[in-house]
Amino acid sequence: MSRKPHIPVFFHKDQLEHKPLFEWSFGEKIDHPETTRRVESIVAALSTDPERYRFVTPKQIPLGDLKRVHNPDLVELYKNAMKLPPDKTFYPSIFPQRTKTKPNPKIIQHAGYYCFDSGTPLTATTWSAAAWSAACAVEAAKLIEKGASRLTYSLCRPPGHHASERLFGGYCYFNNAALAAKRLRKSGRVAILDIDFHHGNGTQDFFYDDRKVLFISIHGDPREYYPFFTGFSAEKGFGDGYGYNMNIPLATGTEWGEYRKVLEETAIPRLLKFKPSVLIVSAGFDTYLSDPVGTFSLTTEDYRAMGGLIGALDLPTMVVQEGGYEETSLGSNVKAFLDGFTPRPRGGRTHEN
Ligand code: SP5
Ligand code: ZN
Repeated sequence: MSRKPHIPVFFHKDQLEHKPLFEWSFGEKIDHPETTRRVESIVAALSTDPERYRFVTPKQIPLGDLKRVHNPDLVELYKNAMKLPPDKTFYPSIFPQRTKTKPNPKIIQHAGYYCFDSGTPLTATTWSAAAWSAACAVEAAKLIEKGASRLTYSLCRPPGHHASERLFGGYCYFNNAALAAKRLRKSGRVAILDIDFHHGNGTQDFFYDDRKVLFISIHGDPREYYPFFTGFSAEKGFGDGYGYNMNIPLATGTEWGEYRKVLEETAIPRLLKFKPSVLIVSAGFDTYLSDPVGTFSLTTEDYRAMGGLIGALDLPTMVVQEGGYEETSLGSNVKAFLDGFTPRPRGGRTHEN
């Protein structure tokens, strides 16, 4: 029997035009980890199996759709940054308190009003790359919504999970997973599982009081790691959304044994109880053992196993790329994770179309 498996991979080449060269990390100027080589690594790995991974160029998101999810001024700020000289990496220097200010997104020096860290610069190409990155997630959501796919992969870059309605940071400008979730929640119950090494503070913020969107994040302990202020297990949601936010901080050096245990015994049971109609995985691979930013110890084979555990939930699933900075293995890790969703089947349903 001929199988026609294909997993749509959303990507637009203009996402490669965003090239943040450096970041400030507690006063130190360091090479920026969120490089275009990350994308090249993923594209190369998925291209080795063209039967299974089919690259798709997304359609643009209408500006109004972006502005319904993010603050319109944030969107305007990125558009205004297109006027920066091509070689300029702009960092805000002034971070006003939120009261008694009149921010103007047309004034680039006001960028600090919309920003919460010094790792996330604006350049002339930020808008285009970030808007295409968001489009990769929204187009996948449309396919999932239509029931046209049971598994999609959005090669989102720049990443998204640290961006909130009005703030950029953590290398993130638009919250790609949140844009998808906002769309999908209109017709169903959405679970977001965030497996990036860092707490998905932006996504948490979007849905903190929303019981139709369950957010679960497994990440490095915020007492030690970025974003430091959020990601504690006591953050359980607010108002109607109380009980619909779950944070699972783990210790430095966490290996698959411990990670699998929290997935199987804590995250997945909560997810199943929620009875989602769709699942969004915010997939960061900075949990890899030699990642230069994260400090967990997962291996390529562990990602395959994780894909297997998540795939076994048998939910329509969109995988959205977040972090992952070890460029040599990033592609293999992404591919192992996605391959893991569909172990060579002996009949029965799979996530392939
Ligand atoms: C999407 C995502 O993964 N964003 C992560 C943002 C983390 N920014 C803080 C990085 C601090 C870098 N410190 C390097 C330590 C080298 N040992
Ligand atoms: Zn991360």
